[in-house]
Amino acid sequence: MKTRSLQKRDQKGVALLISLMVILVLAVLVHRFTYATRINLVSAANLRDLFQAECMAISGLEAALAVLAADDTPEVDHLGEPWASFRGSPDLLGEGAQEEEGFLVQIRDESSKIEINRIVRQDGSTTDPLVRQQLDRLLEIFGVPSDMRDSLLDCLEDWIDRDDLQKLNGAEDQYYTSLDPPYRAANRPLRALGELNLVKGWKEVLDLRLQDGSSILDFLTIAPTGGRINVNTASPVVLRTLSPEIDEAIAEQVVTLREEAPLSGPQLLPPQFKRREVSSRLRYSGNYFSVKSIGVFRRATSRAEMIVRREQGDWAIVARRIE
Ligand SMILES: [Ca+2]
Ligand SMILES: [Ca+2]
Repeated sequence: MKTRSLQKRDQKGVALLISLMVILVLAVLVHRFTYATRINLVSAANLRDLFQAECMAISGLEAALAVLAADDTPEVDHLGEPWASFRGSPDLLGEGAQEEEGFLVQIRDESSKIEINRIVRQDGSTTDPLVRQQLDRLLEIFGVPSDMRDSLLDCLEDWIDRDDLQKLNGAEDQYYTSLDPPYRAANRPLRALGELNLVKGWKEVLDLRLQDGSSILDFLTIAPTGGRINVNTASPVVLRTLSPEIDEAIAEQVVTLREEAPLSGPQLLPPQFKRREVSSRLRYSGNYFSVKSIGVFRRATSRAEMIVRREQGDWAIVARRIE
């Protein structure tokens, strides 16, 4: 009898142990399941916010296009026009804002910058000396010494020109293929300004900053503007690159002049702008504009950019990128 009761107690103990183990395993499984579900829910919410932010960024581009379309003075484009001060919906964002969704936009006239690819003429081999001088002066404003400027511009020309003939201080495939990792010279116009990082010597100068924080890239464009500078929108730095005779004071004089009334011809400009080599490279409106848009939705952000071209009163999207 005694042995039987002991056996019974042992069986009960084993059953209890098994039950406990089953409960433990179930608890672990339930916990894992809840954890995975929670992660999935968070990822879905993040994805939704990111998608909404992307939609906001695209809305920013659309809004910018509408603002540009409303510009009814294609013969003159200046910084006092609505497109130049359009910022999107910054009042919806930032500190103390009620909403957490909106877009920040910046529209720029690409004719306010130097068209870097024009250093090599369209024949793909000869130098445009005026554009080269302009880029040389831009590098000089950034404090780059003369011999280094010469080498940077030779390398830039070699990178863009079709041939594989190395200029005196330039670099072609022979140099680039010796690098680790090796690559080849593009031998065509730059497709993005970021490509400059690949051109011998340029990576270092792109880190240079002026007192206001601007970098060399802020004054360059790859948009095929035709190489003429819009005197109504160009920064004093770009105006100074047009001629060695145009110093800081003369550039500022033009800024004051255009603030009084937008310029539509060279008549009111200082004499340094009336010399043929300068006046032939001026314009008073823009043909290509760039738009940068940042979409925000809760904590997610998304960036979008586009370049648009003015075509007989209408606008065509030339390039668009969404990150
Ligand atoms: Ca206009
Ligand atoms: Ca080349």
